[in-house]
Amino acid sequence: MNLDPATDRHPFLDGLPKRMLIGDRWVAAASGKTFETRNPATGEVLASVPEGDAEDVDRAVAAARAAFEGPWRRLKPDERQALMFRFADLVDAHWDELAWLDTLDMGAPIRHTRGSRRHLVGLMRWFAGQATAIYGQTADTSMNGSMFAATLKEPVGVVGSIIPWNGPLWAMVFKTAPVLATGCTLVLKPAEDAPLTPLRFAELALEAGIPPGVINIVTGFGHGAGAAIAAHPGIDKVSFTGSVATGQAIVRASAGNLKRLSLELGGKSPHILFDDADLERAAPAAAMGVFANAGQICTAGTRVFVQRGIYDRVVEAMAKVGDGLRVGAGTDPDSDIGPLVSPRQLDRVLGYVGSAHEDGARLVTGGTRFTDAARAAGNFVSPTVFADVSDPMRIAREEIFGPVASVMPFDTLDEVVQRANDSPFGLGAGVWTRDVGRAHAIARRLQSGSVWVNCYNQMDPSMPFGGVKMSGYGRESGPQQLDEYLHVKGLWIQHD
Ligand code: TXE
Repeated sequence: MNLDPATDRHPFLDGLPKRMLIGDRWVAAASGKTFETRNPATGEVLASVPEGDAEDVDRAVAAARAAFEGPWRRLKPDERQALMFRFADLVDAHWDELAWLDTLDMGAPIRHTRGSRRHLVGLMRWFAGQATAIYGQTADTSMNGSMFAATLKEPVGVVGSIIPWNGPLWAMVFKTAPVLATGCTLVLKPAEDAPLTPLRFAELALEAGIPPGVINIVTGFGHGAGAAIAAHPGIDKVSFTGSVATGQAIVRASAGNLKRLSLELGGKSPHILFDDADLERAAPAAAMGVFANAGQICTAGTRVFVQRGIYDRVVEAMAKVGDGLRVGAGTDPDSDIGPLVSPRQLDRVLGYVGSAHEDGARLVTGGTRFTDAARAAGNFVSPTVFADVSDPMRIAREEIFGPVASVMPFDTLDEVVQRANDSPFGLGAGVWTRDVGRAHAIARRLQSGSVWVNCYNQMDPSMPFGGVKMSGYGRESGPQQLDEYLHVKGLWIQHD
């Protein structure tokens, strides 16, 4: 499917439900308010969607509760599983359309949004498999003989999800699959910067036969619908992906009914290259670990630590990769990197570039906004490499969420472990070395939710993903994620 070259408008936009989904109805916000979502490559308005707030969240929670206690609860696990497989098949069949929506709404190149199909549809099918693999245990108690003791796993209930804009399709799959597998129901708020894919995704869920009320979508802003979800007494758990500051606000707001939480927050991930690394692979991986998705990835390996003997070569190689990337509209099939999602994000990234200059880092390449005719209306910045960065500089400590690499030399393993761990975050970490012993040793010492050795940003449905420290808690993907959506009940039956 391609854009209509005459209008440069995607045909899907016209058919899209530009209302939000509560139960089985596509509705306007109770207040009647709407907001616009724009194409970050052109500034063009793509659609107006409802600006939901607390009243709409109330309605969505009521629909989710009714489904949880009604039709959804009555389905057997294999019946839920069959619906999940049908849903996955529909998402697969409509992948191109969903990929276009992501590309238009948040800017990622169409090649990339199309390219995550195998992983994400695979994740939906993997979780469908898990729907019939939820087991409790029996326990040998000290009262053995007179007591039957067992654990039952039960869905936590109504889940609220608040998602970011940097990969709406990813987030929809990650947030819906475990909800459906465990028999929970969902009230989800898309990010205000990219609300379109979630609406179409939810429409496909209905088409697949997922009962109305199981998935509800309330579009709106963080301070309105988002805050209402975090505080709502009828929501049993919140799954959030976004910034640390918002994560902290959600923790506070959730205290009213002590909701369960899983938080996938930001990062400042170290990417460590030892001097025995295969540089042909390591240097491009380090570069793309920062530049992919224009740096708008929570696991971006933005602190690149390079052993001193290979430092200059790696700096040069990373700059070469950055300079060779085609930065353009996501709709252009040749683009490697799209725009940043919003003018706000553009200001933020350029602000960090300014701080790096002030702090005395050495700009090797990039660091500017593209202002040529084709890109001036969009939020495009060039892939940027700063060398001679020191640990206390802001660009080495704070999450930038743009294509900006800080490359720093190191000498010894102990030193790099200490510096890599000297961060409030702990999401991902990359290591390149041919020494297996060193790989094992450092992997155990790095404080992060994932460690990738001789690879970066690998994901698979069978593996957990998440953070430690201020990168959050809870895991997404992998069998561990199911437990985030299940209560364990202890059952005791005295039988003589
Ligand atoms: O995030 P927010 P923003 C980081 C990244 C980025 C920065 C700011 O560094 O530059 O955060 O991005 C909703 N109660 N990440 O401002 O505010 C909001 O509507 C409830 C890392 O976009 O966290 C949106 O749906 N919800 C990250 C979602 O939270 C609230 C992905 C994320 O927005 C709320 C995105 C509130 N009080 C940004 N305030 C990652 N981990 O991948 C806002 N929201």
